[in-house]
Formats: sequence, C-alpha cells, structure tokens
Amino acid sequence: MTDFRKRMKASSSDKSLVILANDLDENRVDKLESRTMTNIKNLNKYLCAIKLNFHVILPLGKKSLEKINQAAHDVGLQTIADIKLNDIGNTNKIAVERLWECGFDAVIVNPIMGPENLKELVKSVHKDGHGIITLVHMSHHEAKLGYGLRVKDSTGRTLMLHKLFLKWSYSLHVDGVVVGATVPELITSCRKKIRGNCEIYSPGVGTQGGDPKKTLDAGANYLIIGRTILNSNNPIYQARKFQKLTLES
Ligand code: BMP
Repeated sequence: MTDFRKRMKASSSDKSLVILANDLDENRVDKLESRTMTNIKNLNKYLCAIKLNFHVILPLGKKSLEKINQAAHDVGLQTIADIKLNDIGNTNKIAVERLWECGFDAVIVNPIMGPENLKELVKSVHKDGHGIITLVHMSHHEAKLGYGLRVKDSTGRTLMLHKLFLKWSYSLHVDGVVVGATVPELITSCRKKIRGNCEIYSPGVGTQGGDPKKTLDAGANYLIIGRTILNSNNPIYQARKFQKLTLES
C-alpha cells in the first residue's frame, strides 16, 4: 500500500470517512485563510481530510497554503489539492510539484491526459510519498454526457469513457478514483473491478442529490462533502452527523 493510502487509513480509521470540500467563495486572502483555519479548528474532529479546490488555491498563494496545510496536519488531517488539470504530462508534473511545495499530500487529476502521461505522473507523485486520485465518473447531473461516451481502447474495443478511465487508473496504481455519489451503481461495479487496489472517493452527497448511506453501502471508501456542511446553520452538527454515518457503515 502506498504512503498516502496508509496515511488516509490512519487519519480515517475509527474516526471519520468524511473529507471536507472547503469550497469557500471568498477572494480576500486574509478572510479566505482565516475562514479555512476556523473550519480546520472547528471541524477536524469529524473529518479525515480537507480538500482545497482550484478556486480556493488560486487566491491563497504559497505562504497561506503552507500555513493551512501545516494546521491541517497538526490536527491529523490529510490535505488534497483538487485541480483536475486537462493538460499535457509535463504541465501536470510541474503543477503537482508546486502543490507539494505548499505542503499538500495528494492531488486530484484528470486522466484525459492519457495512460503514458498518467503512468509517469503516478511514478513521480509516489516517489516522495504523495498521493494521486483520478476522475472516473463525476457527480454532476450532466456527467454522463461526457463520461458515458463510447470510446475505443488501444486494442480497438469499444467501451464507455469511465470504464477506460477506471482501467487506466487501477492498472497504473493510482491511490484513489473519484466516482460520484449520484451514480451508486457505478460505485459498486468499480469497487468490484478495483479489488482493494485503491480507494473510491465520492463527492455529490447532499446538495447534488447523492444519499450518503446509499453511497457508502454501494462501496465508497470516502465521502467528499462541501456545501451541505459549509452552508448549514450548524456546520459542526452536520459534520458530526456525516461522521456518525460513516462510522456506522
Ligand atoms: P458539494 O458537496 O458542495 O457539492 O461539493 C463537492 C466537491 O467535490 C466540490 O469541491 C467539487 O468540485 C468536487 N467534485 C464534485 O462535486 N464532483 C466530482 O465529480 C468531482 C469533484 O471533485
């Protein structure tokens, strides 16, 4: 098992399978940083990791990100940068190196870069204990329009894009795959194919319509949750509720 998978296991075991999507809509760096720090302080007991999206990473910059990653690590949380870059291998490689300099543990990438680029990226990410998670099927309601497209693999066999992404992902030893909570039947079939060789990360619970229990029952290893916690009148109560559910699963 890779270092990142081990760290995720350690931070989640007997604690929580919830990853907070810290999707704050704030462009003032000081406010964004302090609100993120407050989320870490108030919610860490109910989480195993925190995910920072591209729109949060952009205004923050290296100094703030270093502080945030350190604060998360100090309370036992893993940190995931979500950039899903659709770009060539070299650009992905340089981008993730910048993220590691800011202290992140793992990155979510877009496998559309192709299997050779993904293979190289996995190798470089794992070299120093970082983690890599790939998109397999997203959660939004139009995801099927793209991820359900019929494509040909290198042998000429026709299959759906998400199946090809899954095959590349587990055969190239990524640490995790993203499969939306809105497609629980797909979570189950992915889980069977993966056979414990990586984890399933499921966003799309709550605001996007996914049911957390069904998602866990289908075979998701971690739930990525943002607005249902962040926009609630009582984020601590919501986070604790999700935590409890994951502990019962
Ligand atoms: P929310 O719980 O507010 O819907 O947030 C979900 C989070 O997961 C967002 O940060 C979003 O960018 C991310 N995400 C997603 O919703 N669906 C995917 O398929 C992949 C994601 O990374």
